[in-house]
Amino acid sequence: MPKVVVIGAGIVGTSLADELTARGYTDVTVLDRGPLFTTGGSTSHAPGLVFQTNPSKTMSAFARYTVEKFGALEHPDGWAFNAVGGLEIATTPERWADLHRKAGWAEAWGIDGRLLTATECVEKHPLLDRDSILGGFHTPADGLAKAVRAAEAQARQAQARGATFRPHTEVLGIVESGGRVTGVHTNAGVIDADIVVCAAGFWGAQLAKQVGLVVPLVPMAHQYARTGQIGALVGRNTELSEAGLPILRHQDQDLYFREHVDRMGIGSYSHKPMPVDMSTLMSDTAGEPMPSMLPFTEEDFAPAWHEARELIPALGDSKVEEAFNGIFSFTPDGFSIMGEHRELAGFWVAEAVWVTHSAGVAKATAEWIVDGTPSIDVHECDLYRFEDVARSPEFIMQTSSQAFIEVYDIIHPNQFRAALRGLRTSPFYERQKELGAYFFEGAGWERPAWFEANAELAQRLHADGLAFQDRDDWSSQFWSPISIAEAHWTREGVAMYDMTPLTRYEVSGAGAAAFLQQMTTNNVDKSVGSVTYTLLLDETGGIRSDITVARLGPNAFQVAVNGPMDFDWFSRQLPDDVTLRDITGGTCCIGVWGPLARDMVQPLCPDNLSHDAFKYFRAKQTYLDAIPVTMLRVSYVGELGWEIYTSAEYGAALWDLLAEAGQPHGVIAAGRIAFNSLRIEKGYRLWGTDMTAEHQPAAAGLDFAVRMTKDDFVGKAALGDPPPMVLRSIVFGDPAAVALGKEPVYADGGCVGYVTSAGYSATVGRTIAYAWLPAETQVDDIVTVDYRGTRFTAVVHAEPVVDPEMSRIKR
Ligand code: FAD
Ligand code: THG
Repeated sequence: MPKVVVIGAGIVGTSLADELTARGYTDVTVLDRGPLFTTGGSTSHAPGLVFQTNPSKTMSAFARYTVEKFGALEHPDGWAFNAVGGLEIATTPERWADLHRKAGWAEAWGIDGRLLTATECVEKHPLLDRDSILGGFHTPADGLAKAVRAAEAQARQAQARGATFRPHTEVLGIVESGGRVTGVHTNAGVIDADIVVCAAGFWGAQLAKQVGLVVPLVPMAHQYARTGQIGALVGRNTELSEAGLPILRHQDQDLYFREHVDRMGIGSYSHKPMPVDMSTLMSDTAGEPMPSMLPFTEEDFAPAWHEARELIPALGDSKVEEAFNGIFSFTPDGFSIMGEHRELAGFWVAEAVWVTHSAGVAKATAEWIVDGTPSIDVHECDLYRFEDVARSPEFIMQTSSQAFIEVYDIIHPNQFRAALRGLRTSPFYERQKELGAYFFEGAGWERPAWFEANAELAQRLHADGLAFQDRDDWSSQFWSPISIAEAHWTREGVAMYDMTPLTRYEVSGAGAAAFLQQMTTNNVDKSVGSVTYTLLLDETGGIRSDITVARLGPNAFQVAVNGPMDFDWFSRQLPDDVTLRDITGGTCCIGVWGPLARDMVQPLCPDNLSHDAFKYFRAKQTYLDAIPVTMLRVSYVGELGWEIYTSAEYGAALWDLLAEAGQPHGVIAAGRIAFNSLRIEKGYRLWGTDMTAEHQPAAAGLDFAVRMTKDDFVGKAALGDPPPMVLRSIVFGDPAAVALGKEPVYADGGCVGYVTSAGYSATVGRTIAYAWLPAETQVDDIVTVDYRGTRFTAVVHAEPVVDPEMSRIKR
């Protein structure tokens, strides 16, 4: 049995010890530099509000597990979880509309919740000022975690199974040998270990740095204050229960509230981000204040205190009595950080975890360590999800500070970062700006969403009868009707798409074919010039990615993937006779697609581009005019044409060449919104959104990419059982209906599934969406989708909705 050392006895470390020992890993030692179990870390003073509902299905599942687990914990001093319920109130129309969206997430992720009128809110929470609020969202199972008690209770369970907890034991360094951890250096000497899990809270980044690992978190101060006695609370709660009113969020003012018997606790995110310089922290953990508590800065709290009294007038006769600036971790995208160090086997991290998600994160980490794969999809929290640029200290600081500012903001699903823009641009960037590109940001890249230069085309098409349905205020943000014209023109004429941000690797060497064959579900060991669409599965048969593999030589492949986690997955299993290289940055790509694509490109090319000479899903290394290119006859938008790759220095020349050659054919540059709607029409999935490691190929409708007759491949043995849920295409009835993703789907009166992605289809004049639905769902079944409180009817459609005969592509 492996020897496990867990660094940190906060809520994460203790929960992890419990989960590991429950799975038979009983040789667990948990070390903490502080005393047990009030260690001095963030857990020691967390007020413990647990609101389960989150836009992320995974984070919501983590929270649900925490509620379930803590609710069953036993501690001699009393409860570890008090399900007082959660109430989020709206004081602005925007928030009120957004609470409808939140209610949709709760429904979709299986959390009981209900929207309340202002009067009902006051019934739940009589201290609220009725006139301040428009309504609220109530979740009865939310509540308070007594974090230190929950930590201790979990530690006791772990101890009963053999775990050891050592206070006042500080890890000073990690011991390693031959690419594996072998132990930790502590102030009490070396402790041997086969597995070390860093659950050191906001200290974790420093520790990980010692072993060459970037854990992108920023310790940030956050204000928490307790008032003196509140008359209106006197007699409501016992010392034991502490609270009876729902935990409360007033997100319009960045505030939250809970009762402490007859006092009120108020947390505020309304102040400026206050990143903490770790070198200034106290090292002593024993006394008060703790190293994770900084002195209260009263001036930062003044506006919060004012707003708190507006919402809860009963606070007016009280004062702030105890307050501090507490420290906990923020990350660039708000998600936790989990996984194993790639270069140092056995070194794991479980960092930037709220109390809310702690038990869920611990369970998934324990499964990952013991079984090799977590039972739920954790890609949003994966240690290796970050692009290189996102690991720079500057990026981490700026984006984590932004995450603090936005923690309670209403975030549109297409809203993109404002800071640190322009970091990754394709060679076509200047041309795109000239065409009035509206840029979205993704993975650090500037990506045109649509081009203002196509406004005239849009007007012309509209005059000719193309429908441009008006959108509501919410869905028309980060959107333009021009995208409808761009999509239409891709189906009718020809368009150029910047595909440079599509992550691609060169996989080469004597063992390349065998390696890719082992890693993927489809047969990729085909002739030079072949292109194969295939899947990467984990050991449980879950989809880790969908990729294309182009064979450019006997031992050379170009593999186009979904992002950094694919590099990580390949790297971990890379044999010595294979070289893996990310070539995204040094190359670029233009997708030229549409019925006129061949007319436009053939005159530039010395090779025959006819349907028979250059078949669908084939690759060719050739020239366009004088420019060396690799062409793939692949089209994520489902049209005739090619992905045309070249190295970066030819990029601008390639763009100009194609733009000029396309002029007689009316070529346009088209953006991501058109691209997305076209791929949805065509039935193509987007990994991470439509399907994840939670799903096997059959469920996601991707069985066609799995060759069960092939020799062994990763995940093959786990494929089998018929899925309970399947991914289906639905088409809305009302042309004005929209969905943006994560909406609940209803049938027979109950919620049966959820939308993943959606786009307005210029081809059918309706929004088309993907949704996870029960396996027995039939074509033509009617479902209802709740879009921010509005119900839209949709019909389950056969796939793909557009061009099932493939006649548009294969011509
Ligand atoms: P910690 O509790 O900090 O535990 C890490 C442990 O590692 C510490 O005990 C530390 O002593 C130990 N350690 C560090 N370095 C070493 C070393 N080198 N050797 C040995 N031991 C080491 N979350 C919610 O869900 N709901 C809330 O309402 C909430 N409110 C909060 C309010 C405030 C004011 C603050 C500050 C945080 C709040 N949080 C809340 C966040 C929550 O407290 C933290 O995210 C959570 O407690 C982190 O738990 P942890 O186990 O990762 O870290
Ligand atoms: N282009 C390339 N690689 C990619 C993508 C891409 N890799 C990542 C991601 N996008 C993968 N997604 C898809 C999804 C569908 C298709 C291609 C990439 C596709 N599917 C054909 C179909 O289903 O009809 C496959 C047919 C077949 O297997 O023969 O084209 O955009 N280079």
